[in-house]
Amino acid sequence: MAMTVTEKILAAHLVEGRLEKGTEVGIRIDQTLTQDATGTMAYLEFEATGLSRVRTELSVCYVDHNLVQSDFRNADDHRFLQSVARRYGLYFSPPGNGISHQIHLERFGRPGKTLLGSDSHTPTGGGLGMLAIGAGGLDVAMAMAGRPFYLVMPKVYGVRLTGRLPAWVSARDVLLELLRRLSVKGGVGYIMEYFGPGVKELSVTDRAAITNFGAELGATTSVFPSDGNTKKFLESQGRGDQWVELVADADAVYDEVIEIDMSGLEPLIACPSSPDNVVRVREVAGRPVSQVLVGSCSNSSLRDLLLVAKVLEKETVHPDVSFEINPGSRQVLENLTAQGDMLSLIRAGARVHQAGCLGCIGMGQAPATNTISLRTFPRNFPGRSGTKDDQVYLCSPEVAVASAITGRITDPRDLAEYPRIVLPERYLPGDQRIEPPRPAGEAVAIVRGPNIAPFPEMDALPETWRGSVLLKVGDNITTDHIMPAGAKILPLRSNIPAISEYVFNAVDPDLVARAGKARQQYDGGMVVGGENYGQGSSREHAALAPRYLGIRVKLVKSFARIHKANLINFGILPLTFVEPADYDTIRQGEEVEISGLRAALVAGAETITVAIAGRTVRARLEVSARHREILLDGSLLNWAAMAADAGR
Ligand code: MIC
Ligand code: SF4
Repeated sequence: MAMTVTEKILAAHLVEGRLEKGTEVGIRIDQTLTQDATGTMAYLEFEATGLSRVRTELSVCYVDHNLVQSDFRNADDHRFLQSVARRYGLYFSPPGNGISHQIHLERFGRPGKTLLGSDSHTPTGGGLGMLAIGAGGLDVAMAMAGRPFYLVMPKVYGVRLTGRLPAWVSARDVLLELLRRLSVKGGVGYIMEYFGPGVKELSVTDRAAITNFGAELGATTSVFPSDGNTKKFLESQGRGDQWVELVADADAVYDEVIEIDMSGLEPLIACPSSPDNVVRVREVAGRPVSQVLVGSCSNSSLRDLLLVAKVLEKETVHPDVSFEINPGSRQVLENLTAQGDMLSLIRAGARVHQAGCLGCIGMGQAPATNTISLRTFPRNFPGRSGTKDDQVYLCSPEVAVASAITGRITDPRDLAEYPRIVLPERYLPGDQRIEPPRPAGEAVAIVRGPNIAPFPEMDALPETWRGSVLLKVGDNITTDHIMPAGAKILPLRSNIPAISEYVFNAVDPDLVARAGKARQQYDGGMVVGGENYGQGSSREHAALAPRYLGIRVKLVKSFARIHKANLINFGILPLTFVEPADYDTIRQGEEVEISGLRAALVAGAETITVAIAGRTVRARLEVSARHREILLDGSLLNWAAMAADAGR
């Protein structure tokens, strides 16, 4: 049978189920990655398995998010993570080394392999022809323990690329165009697979910019074939021996196909405050900007920073603009410096930061009030920058640098000449700070600071659950709304009782108090939502912290994939409306009762009756048999412990 790249990788890794769309499959995971903000919890969960070493081919523990050390907490977590990596046989990448996705692409990713990462932008690895999927920390902990990763077999969305990118238009615009056409929920339930004659026009880092940003389509992941360009990239990284060819069969069938003629693209920009709010740069050109940030895991490869440096060789940054560079990795920094291009950036007035996520997750770099911030980042969800009512636009490095020069949103085609970019035949590896795994059996003590709180206990599902509607929200609620990030809250990621105080903080600061009351009066609370609920990041804290507050049911129009999986992992019932119109009838504060719950789950019921203030609302429970067991036991960890006791 003719196969897509997606099907080839899935078939080679299938350990449970059959490759039938819509059914649950279990796949073997070759590699894992974690970053610090999700990693502390993932390793506490891994510790709970009692294993002495990871069971993957390769696992890497990166520190890239919580870099601002305004007190002991982040620094303590960094040391905890280093000791965990040493103890359990992982590679460790310390703070300042760069963003997990960029480094993984450079030093570890391999075509044809599977990668599971506790970060939603893990699909960056798809640029190398690997199946790289983002997941909650607990799923990654299970993969490190050698267990399969389960997912509903996605459909494959073929993106046929033709033509080649014109000057001043780059890979970023390809994905902005897809977001414009498909929206932030257009990829839900799909893996985006790129094919067609245009693929060969894109380098691996261009492809990675696309697969990375593809997370914003809501897709399970995105993947490119592994071809001659992939070989060239791996050779430039001194890893040519790791190349394998992997292309779709000529008559492979895609569930959907969309075509993009790259020659016809022009510079695009996502306006505040959603990545799919895309218009042509020309339509918003002239608006004054106060801040321009180039970097993040989306656009901080050597190619992107070289482009910016070359444009700035004979230019300076506008006096009203704070122009900042967040390099993707130490490798990028080293090569840029060795080629002499760092000087152009510094002379032109750029603020060059250490390699890491920084302002992309509100770890500093908050923009000034009522001003426009232009970023090459993947997300501009409201308030994520750290400034209330922010106006964050997402664009390519080309648009960013042009606007930094003029002080206004600028179509880069209005600049004089498109610079020539030459990438090294052989990169300086920049990996001298990456610690390889320690030999098995070496005694390593885990360093645990006072910020690390024990993992909360979770009770099994009751037969009858009573609660109240704590909150009703609309469509496209992000995990940034549910569990905000930023420099103040991120240091609490390893302390669930403390971080749970901030659940839905910017949406409704009284929610936590109401949840407390609902716990006294009933069993807890329910949240009601619209379409694509829980889009965005993989942070399991957006499930774990609400669960800690007693939120046991979420009833929405539809869920984003990773968040739904996280809800199940922490025993929160993910229900969807059978009749979406029922959404309109529900009011905050109403009483909820679900009876016969355990029996319904055991019987495999797909419809659950929810009594809300005496009315009956029918809800769908679309989960696998394994999920039902997890929900009944109260959490994946409870389920795994019971499975171990039962010798399963
Ligand atoms: C993000 O870009 O939203 C993050 C911060 O990288 C998250 C992970 C987290 O919340 O720690 C993600 O993308 O999964
Ligand atoms: Fe870091 Fe931003 Fe990438 Fe998330 S999207 S991994 S915060 S750079």
